Amino acid sequence: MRQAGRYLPEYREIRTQAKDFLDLCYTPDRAARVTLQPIERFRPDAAILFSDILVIPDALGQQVRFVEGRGPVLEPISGPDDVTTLSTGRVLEHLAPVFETVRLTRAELPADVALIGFAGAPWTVATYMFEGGSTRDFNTVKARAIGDPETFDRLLDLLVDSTSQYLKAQVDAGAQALQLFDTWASAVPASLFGGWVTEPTRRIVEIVKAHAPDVPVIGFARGIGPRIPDYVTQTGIDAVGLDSAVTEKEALAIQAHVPVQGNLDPAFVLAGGRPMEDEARRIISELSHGPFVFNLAHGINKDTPHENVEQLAEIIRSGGKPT
Ligand code: 1CP
Repeated sequence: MRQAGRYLPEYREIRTQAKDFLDLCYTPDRAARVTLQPIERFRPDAAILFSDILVIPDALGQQVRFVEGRGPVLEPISGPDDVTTLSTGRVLEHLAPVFETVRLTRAELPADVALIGFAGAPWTVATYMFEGGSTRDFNTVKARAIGDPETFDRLLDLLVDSTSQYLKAQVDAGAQALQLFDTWASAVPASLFGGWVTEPTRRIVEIVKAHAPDVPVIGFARGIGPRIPDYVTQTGIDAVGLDSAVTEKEALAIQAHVPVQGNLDPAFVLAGGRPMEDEARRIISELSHGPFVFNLAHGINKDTPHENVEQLAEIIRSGGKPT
């Protein structure tokens, strides 16, 4: 999940030097420094590339901005013509600074710290492209996708193509594992889940695996609960990220098939203290008998005291045992 960000004073410092958020993503020396900041402070076992899932719409030619205090703002797709103007032809050229960030970061990281590359899964990226930004109800994207499935399928095809190119190039630049974020998967009706979530993800996994068979792909489809086992088998992902609604029983059943990653709710890290300690220890004792990567269940909250993250890192390093 997000390791970098506004909860770190050194991130806020570098952020003020950049013109805007996308400028930070596209300035390799700064983006590499931001990627390394949490590694230097907390010494986790892996770093996640600093970029964003919305660089793909930007690379396809849609207008994307990040507005202070408001989040992402895109020129929304309003019909078939808007999809026609998008092009996958210059994706790699446009995203070259991200690949340079991967190279710089890999060169700086200690050999035993893995570098995770990532992208948004097609459905989640499409929500921003149709809604023009964040949404609570997903009504616009869902109604348009249902009303004009040909156009929506064309967009999903563009996203599968561009995202696969993007991930393969991250591997070529030095990423050692990849994560696909389907943050808004829970908004998809069950009858459309295969077409909007599983199948586009499966195609990306297939293309990336043909290029880099040994690079593990982690899937994270947030909020899908009982559909996780099908999501795992039907997409071909190697490991799965769990959100904090997943129970111990569900997690253990999934872990019998693939490694799991998760699932401390970021609110425990925001609160800190004994409740955070107890919850982290509970998760470790329940899940560390099988293949397991301790992680947060979602991105870290910007008001989180970094002292809490430091304390959490200590608990994990000590194997979750009481000190
Ligand atoms: O300046 C800032 O601090 C802006 C906050 C921020 C950050 C730190 C945004 C804006 N993006 C990022 C980086 C980011 N985003 C990373 C890099 C790793 C790291 O920071 O350590 C990653 C993996 C993401 C992924 C991402 N971006 C997701 C999927 C994961 C998740 O959190 O669910 C999503 C949905 C986004 C979109 C996005 N980026 C930023 C905002 C405000 C949003 C919108 C979120 C929403 O709609 O609720």
